[in-house]
Amino acid sequence: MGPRVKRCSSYYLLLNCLLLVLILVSCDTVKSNVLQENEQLIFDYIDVSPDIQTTTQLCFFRCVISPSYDVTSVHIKLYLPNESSIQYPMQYFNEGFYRYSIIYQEIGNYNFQIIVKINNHSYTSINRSFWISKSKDDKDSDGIYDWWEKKYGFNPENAYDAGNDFDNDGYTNKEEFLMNTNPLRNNIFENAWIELSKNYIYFFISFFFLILLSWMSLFGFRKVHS
Ligand SMILES: [Ca+2]
Ligand SMILES: [Ca+2]
Ligand SMILES: [Ca+2]
Repeated sequence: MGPRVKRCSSYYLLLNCLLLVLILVSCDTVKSNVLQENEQLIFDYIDVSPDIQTTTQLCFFRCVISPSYDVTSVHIKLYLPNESSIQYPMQYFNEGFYRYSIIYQEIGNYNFQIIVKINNHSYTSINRSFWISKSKDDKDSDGIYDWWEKKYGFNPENAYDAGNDFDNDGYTNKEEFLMNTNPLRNNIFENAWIELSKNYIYFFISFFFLILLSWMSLFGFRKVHS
Protein backbone atom coordinates (compact mmCIF):
# COMPACT_ATOMS: atom_id res chain seq x y z
CA MET A 1 0.00 0.00 0.00
CA GLY A 2 1.55 3.23 -1.18
CA PRO A 3 1.62 6.52 0.78
CA ARG A 4 -1.00 7.98 -1.59
CA VAL A 5 -3.50 5.20 -0.79
CA LYS A 6 -2.84 5.66 2.95
CA ARG A 7 -3.55 9.42 2.65
CA CYS A 8 -6.86 8.71 0.84
CA SER A 9 -7.92 6.26 3.56
CA SER A 10 -7.21 8.90 6.20
CA TYR A 11 -9.35 11.44 4.32
CA TYR A 12 -12.22 8.91 4.07
CA LEU A 13 -11.90 8.14 7.77
CA LEU A 14 -11.98 11.84 8.61
CA LEU A 15 -14.96 12.38 6.31
CA ASN A 16 -16.83 9.47 7.92
CA CYS A 17 -16.14 10.89 11.36
CA LEU A 18 -17.49 14.27 10.29
CA LEU A 19 -20.62 12.64 8.84
CA LEU A 20 -21.13 10.68 12.06
CA VAL A 21 -20.88 13.88 14.13
CA LEU A 22 -23.37 15.61 11.83
CA ILE A 23 -25.83 12.69 12.09
CA LEU A 24 -25.55 12.67 15.90
CA VAL A 25 -26.13 16.44 16.10
CA SER A 26 -29.17 16.27 13.78
CA CYS A 27 -30.60 13.31 15.75
CA ASP A 28 -30.21 15.28 18.94
CA THR A 29 -32.00 18.28 17.35
CA VAL A 30 -34.94 16.10 16.24
CA LYS A 31 -35.10 14.49 19.68
CA SER A 32 -35.32 17.89 21.39
CA ASN A 33 -38.24 18.89 19.13
CA VAL A 34 -40.52 16.11 20.40
CA LEU A 35 -42.65 16.57 23.52
CA GLN A 36 -41.21 13.99 25.89
CA GLU A 37 -43.25 11.50 27.89
CA ASN A 38 -42.92 13.38 31.18
CA GLU A 39 -42.75 16.87 29.63
CA GLN A 40 -45.91 18.89 30.22
CA LEU A 41 -47.52 21.22 27.71
CA ILE A 42 -47.84 24.59 29.39
CA PHE A 43 -50.60 27.06 28.65
CA ASP A 44 -48.52 30.18 29.29
CA TYR A 45 -51.37 32.57 28.64
CA ILE A 46 -55.12 32.30 28.07
CA ASP A 47 -57.19 35.39 27.68
CA VAL A 48 -60.50 36.75 26.46
CA SER A 49 -61.02 40.47 26.12
CA PRO A 50 -63.10 42.09 27.19
CA ASP A 51 -64.58 39.65 29.70
CA ILE A 52 -67.87 41.58 29.65
CA GLN A 53 -69.00 42.21 26.11
CA THR A 54 -72.13 43.48 24.39
CA THR A 55 -73.84 41.63 21.57
CA THR A 56 -72.53 43.90 18.83
CA GLN A 57 -68.78 43.69 19.43
CA LEU A 58 -65.99 41.21 18.80
CA CYS A 59 -64.65 38.95 21.54
CA PHE A 60 -60.92 38.28 21.20
CA PHE A 61 -59.47 34.99 22.45
CA ARG A 62 -55.71 34.47 22.72
CA CYS A 63 -53.45 31.78 24.03
CA VAL A 64 -49.73 31.08 24.17
CA ILE A 65 -48.57 27.49 24.56
CA SER A 66 -45.13 26.01 25.07
CA PRO A 67 -43.39 24.05 23.81
CA SER A 68 -44.97 25.04 20.50
CA TYR A 69 -43.35 22.49 18.20
CA ASP A 70 -45.17 19.43 16.90
CA VAL A 71 -48.58 21.02 17.51
CA THR A 72 -51.16 19.28 15.33
CA SER A 73 -54.11 21.55 16.13
CA VAL A 74 -55.35 24.19 18.58
CA HIS A 75 -59.10 24.57 19.14
CA ILE A 76 -61.26 26.66 21.40
CA LYS A 77 -64.21 24.82 22.93
CA LEU A 78 -67.04 27.16 23.97
CA TYR A 79 -69.87 26.31 26.36
CA LEU A 80 -72.81 28.59 25.50
CA PRO A 81 -75.38 29.98 28.00
CA ASN A 82 -77.92 27.42 26.73
CA GLU A 83 -75.42 24.71 27.88
CA SER A 84 -74.62 23.49 24.35
CA SER A 85 -70.97 23.50 23.25
CA ILE A 86 -69.17 24.31 20.02
CA GLN A 87 -65.55 24.02 18.91
CA TYR A 88 -63.56 26.25 16.54
CA PRO A 89 -59.96 26.05 15.24
CA MET A 90 -57.76 28.86 16.50
CA GLN A 91 -55.67 30.81 14.05
CA TYR A 92 -51.87 30.51 14.27
CA PHE A 93 -50.23 33.90 14.67
CA ASN A 94 -46.60 33.29 15.58
CA GLU A 95 -44.51 30.98 17.72
CA GLY A 96 -46.87 29.43 20.25
CA PHE A 97 -49.40 32.22 19.86
CA TYR A 98 -52.92 31.43 18.64
CA ARG A 99 -56.01 33.62 18.40
CA TYR A 100 -59.68 33.60 17.53
CA SER A 101 -62.42 36.24 17.43
CA ILE A 102 -66.19 36.20 17.07
CA ILE A 103 -69.38 38.20 17.77
CA TYR A 104 -71.97 36.51 19.99
CA GLN A 105 -75.65 37.40 20.13
CA GLU A 106 -76.93 35.25 22.98
CA ILE A 107 -76.86 37.03 26.33
CA GLY A 108 -75.41 35.16 29.29
CA ASN A 109 -72.36 33.51 30.77
CA TYR A 110 -69.97 31.66 28.43
CA ASN A 111 -67.14 29.28 29.38
CA PHE A 112 -64.27 28.07 27.26
CA GLN A 113 -61.20 25.83 27.21
CA ILE A 114 -58.27 25.55 24.81
CA ILE A 115 -57.65 22.07 23.41
CA VAL A 116 -54.20 21.33 21.93
CA LYS A 117 -53.38 18.15 20.03
CA ILE A 118 -49.78 16.93 19.75
CA ASN A 119 -48.83 13.54 18.35
CA ASN A 120 -52.30 12.06 19.03
CA HIS A 121 -52.24 13.40 22.60
CA SER A 122 -54.87 15.92 23.66
CA TYR A 123 -54.15 18.65 26.24
CA THR A 124 -56.95 20.74 27.76
CA SER A 125 -56.49 24.08 29.50
CA ILE A 126 -58.27 25.29 32.62
CA ASN A 127 -61.77 26.74 32.25
CA ARG A 128 -62.21 30.49 31.66
CA SER A 129 -65.44 32.48 31.44
CA PHE A 130 -66.83 35.71 30.02
CA TRP A 131 -70.21 37.45 29.68
CA ILE A 132 -72.23 38.71 26.77
CA SER A 133 -74.46 41.40 28.25
CA LYS A 134 -76.91 44.11 27.27
CA SER A 135 -74.61 46.63 28.94
CA LYS A 136 -71.03 46.42 30.19
CA ASP A 137 -72.28 47.92 33.48
CA ASP A 138 -74.87 45.16 33.95
CA LYS A 139 -73.10 41.82 33.66
CA ASP A 140 -76.14 39.56 34.20
CA SER A 141 -78.46 41.83 32.15
CA ASP A 142 -81.13 41.89 34.87
CA GLY A 143 -81.63 45.66 34.55
CA ILE A 144 -79.58 46.51 37.67
CA TYR A 145 -76.05 47.91 37.47
CA ASP A 146 -73.22 45.82 38.92
CA TRP A 147 -72.13 48.53 41.38
CA TRP A 148 -75.64 48.74 42.88
CA GLU A 149 -75.86 44.93 43.25
CA LYS A 150 -72.46 44.86 44.97
CA LYS A 151 -73.40 47.79 47.23
CA TYR A 152 -76.42 45.93 48.64
CA GLY A 153 -74.89 42.44 48.60
CA PHE A 154 -76.78 41.04 45.60
CA ASN A 155 -75.23 38.89 42.89
CA PRO A 156 -74.12 40.76 39.73
CA GLU A 157 -73.72 37.37 38.03
CA ASN A 158 -77.25 36.12 38.70
CA ALA A 159 -80.35 37.72 37.19
CA TYR A 160 -82.69 35.89 39.58
CA ASP A 161 -82.25 38.41 42.42
CA ALA A 162 -83.78 41.29 40.39
CA GLY A 163 -87.28 39.90 41.00
CA ASN A 164 -86.72 39.27 44.74
CA ASP A 165 -88.15 41.57 47.42
CA PHE A 166 -85.48 41.33 50.11
CA ASP A 167 -87.07 43.75 52.62
CA ASN A 168 -90.68 42.65 51.96
CA ASP A 169 -91.92 46.17 51.27
CA GLY A 170 -93.81 45.14 48.13
CA TYR A 171 -91.15 46.45 45.71
CA THR A 172 -88.69 44.16 43.92
CA ASN A 173 -84.96 44.85 44.02
CA LYS A 174 -85.13 46.04 40.42
CA GLU A 175 -87.98 48.44 41.26
CA GLU A 176 -85.97 49.76 44.22
CA PHE A 177 -82.96 50.27 41.93
CA LEU A 178 -85.10 52.25 39.49
CA MET A 179 -86.66 54.28 42.33
CA ASN A 180 -83.27 54.77 44.01
CA THR A 181 -84.52 53.44 47.36
CA ASN A 182 -82.83 51.16 49.87
CA PRO A 183 -83.71 47.51 49.03
CA LEU A 184 -82.66 46.34 52.51
CA ARG A 185 -84.91 48.70 54.50
CA ASN A 186 -88.71 48.74 54.69
CA ASN A 187 -89.53 52.40 55.36
CA ILE A 188 -93.30 53.11 55.60
CA PHE A 189 -92.92 56.88 55.06
CA GLU A 190 -90.79 56.28 51.99
CA ASN A 191 -93.34 53.75 50.71
CA ALA A 192 -96.23 56.17 51.31
CA TRP A 193 -94.39 58.89 49.43
CA ILE A 194 -93.72 56.51 46.52
CA GLU A 195 -97.40 55.58 46.30
CA LEU A 196 -98.33 59.23 46.48
CA SER A 197 -95.86 60.09 43.72
CA LYS A 198 -97.22 57.29 41.57
CA ASN A 199 -100.80 58.54 42.02
CA TYR A 200 -100.20 62.27 42.15
CA ILE A 201 -103.26 63.07 39.91
CA TYR A 202 -105.61 61.34 42.39
CA PHE A 203 -103.75 63.09 45.18
CA PHE A 204 -104.37 66.56 43.69
CA ILE A 205 -108.04 65.80 42.88
CA SER A 206 -108.58 64.53 46.44
CA PHE A 207 -106.78 67.55 47.83
CA PHE A 208 -108.96 69.88 45.73
CA PHE A 209 -112.20 68.28 46.97
CA LEU A 210 -110.90 68.37 50.53
CA ILE A 211 -110.30 72.13 50.27
CA LEU A 212 -113.70 72.61 48.58
CA LEU A 213 -115.56 70.66 51.23
CA SER A 214 -113.69 72.49 54.00
CA TRP A 215 -114.56 75.85 52.47
CA MET A 216 -118.25 74.88 51.98
CA SER A 217 -118.46 73.65 55.56
CA LEU A 218 -116.94 76.87 56.84
CA PHE A 219 -119.23 78.97 54.61
CA GLY A 220 -122.32 77.04 55.80
CA PHE A 221 -121.24 77.37 59.44
CA ARG A 222 -120.86 81.15 59.12
CA LYS A 223 -124.25 81.49 57.38
CA VAL A 224 -126.03 79.57 60.15
CA HIS A 225 -124.50 81.78 62.86
CA SER A 226 -124.93 85.10 61.06
CA1 LIG B 1 -77.14 43.22 37.10
CA1 LIG C 1 -78.27 40.26 39.73
CA1 LIG D 1 -88.03 45.62 48.39
